[in-house]
Amino acid sequence: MQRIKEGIHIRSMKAKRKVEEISKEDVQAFFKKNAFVLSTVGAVVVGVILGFALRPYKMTYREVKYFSFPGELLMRMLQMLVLPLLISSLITGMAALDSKASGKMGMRAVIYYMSTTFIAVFVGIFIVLIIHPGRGSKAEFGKQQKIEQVSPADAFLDLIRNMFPPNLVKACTQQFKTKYSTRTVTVSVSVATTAWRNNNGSAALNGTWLSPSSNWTGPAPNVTEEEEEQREEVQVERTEIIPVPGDVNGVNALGLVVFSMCFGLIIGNMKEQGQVLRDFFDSLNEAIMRLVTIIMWYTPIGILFLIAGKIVEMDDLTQMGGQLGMYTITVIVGLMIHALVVLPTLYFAITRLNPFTFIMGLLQALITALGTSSSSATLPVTFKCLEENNRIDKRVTRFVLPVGATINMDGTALYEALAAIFIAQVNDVEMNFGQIITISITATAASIGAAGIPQAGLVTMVIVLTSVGLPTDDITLIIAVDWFLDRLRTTTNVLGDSIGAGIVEFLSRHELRSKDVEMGNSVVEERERAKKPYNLMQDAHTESNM
Ligand code: 7O9
Repeated sequence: MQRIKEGIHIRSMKAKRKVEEISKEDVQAFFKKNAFVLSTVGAVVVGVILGFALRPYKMTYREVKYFSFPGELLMRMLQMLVLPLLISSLITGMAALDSKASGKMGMRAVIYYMSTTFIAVFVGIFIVLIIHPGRGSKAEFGKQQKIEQVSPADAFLDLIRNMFPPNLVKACTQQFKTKYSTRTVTVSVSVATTAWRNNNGSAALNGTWLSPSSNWTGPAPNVTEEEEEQREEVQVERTEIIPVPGDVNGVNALGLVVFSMCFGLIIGNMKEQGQVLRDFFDSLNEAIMRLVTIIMWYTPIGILFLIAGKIVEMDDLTQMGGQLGMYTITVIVGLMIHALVVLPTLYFAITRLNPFTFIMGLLQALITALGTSSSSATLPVTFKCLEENNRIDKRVTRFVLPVGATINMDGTALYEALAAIFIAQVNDVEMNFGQIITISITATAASIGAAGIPQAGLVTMVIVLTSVGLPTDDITLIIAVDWFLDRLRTTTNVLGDSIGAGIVEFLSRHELRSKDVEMGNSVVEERERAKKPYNLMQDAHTESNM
């Protein structure tokens, strides 16, 4: 006891001394080091205040668009970097490791993605069942619109097709999407005029048995009582809907990811012959990352205007119905639990490091996700934060982050499952256990496949609802708050990808170290240099020499 007390005493003395030691220079150094993060946080605060201050002026649509122009520029600049960054980082990431090491790392990443997505879905379902925001009436919602129907089978095939783009240049701008057309076909049907009765005594097809092909001769299955007397061949014209190939605008991320990974793996195994390509993509990656550094100076301004513009633009909050308000709160609670409890706990359980220090290093990326509501546009900033603030090995980030941005969307999975059950609650439909399991499977699959499914946002939601027979038009009930919840989902998605990178790095540390030894100590040296305290002069010197 005495010893513990002494320990506490010594520790508190040390803490006191530390407080005394914080000088003006320390504070200055702190501000200097965190200038970016502080100005980005400041931008969010100013953006929110400015947005609400400008609301009473009732700007026209045109004025709002002009006002958010600086924000639009940020989006464009970030998106400009995504394509070369995605390709160069995946190729170099795969090439830096042999197939065994990258296979192991890939396994870990995939297990992490699957399990966190599943946990997210579980959290979403749990929260929506507890809070129960839907009260079985649609009266308070606005007018409903029709939602385009999609065939889950075609969406799934599109996903697979998009994994193998026939034209790589086109894959940078377009995705394959099945469209529908009609055609008239003449089919011959055999019509039986006598009613059949089967074992149960129920008449087959209202007393008329239609057999689409004429090669059917025997009696209907289970016929016991009456036999058919006459049949006739009739030619019928029928219009049927047929799938036709089509394209929609949007980066085919899945196709590029698949190609870049295979390509990287190949040039990684090509010994000296692959050196030119490895150097090329390495250098490309480095160049893009330097561009990211420059563009990051602009993020605070861009984010300020993105957020202010959105607040000016949004509908009146007071009009939001009680159920929709409760739904919004439910989603926020669900996402918060996943982002601030589940993921940090997982990180701590595996690495034994403080998850919140890790998250603080990511702040800039998380705010960018909040501002842009796109995890792909945030990718450049995520790279920067993880590599520079959290010191995650480049071989891990280059490989894990692009794949994560494409297939790991915890927030989206949580949201889709939660939304489906909310819609069931609004319609006063009780979901049974089987249906809840179906929702969790389809929501997980939808979040994994989203990047491969053209115009995913709505389509995946339609698929989840169709799988349990819920009315798809009810998606329009929640569209009013989607822009807002999308931002929170995106932030959760980015956090999930980043924590994944941290965990995968920790689990792969042995392979990474043995690879360091194998490659000589050049990589080790680079890592050691990175770990040194930030020295502006030294870095400026080395960089100008590079
Ligand atoms: C959210 F790898 C990249 F960076 F190049 C990349 C490019 C495009 C990765 C993904 C994509 C992509 O198309 N993603 C995508 C994501 C497509 C459709 C829907 C979604 C889901 O988006 C999230 C959501 O709505 O919940 C969220 N906005 O994380 O960006």
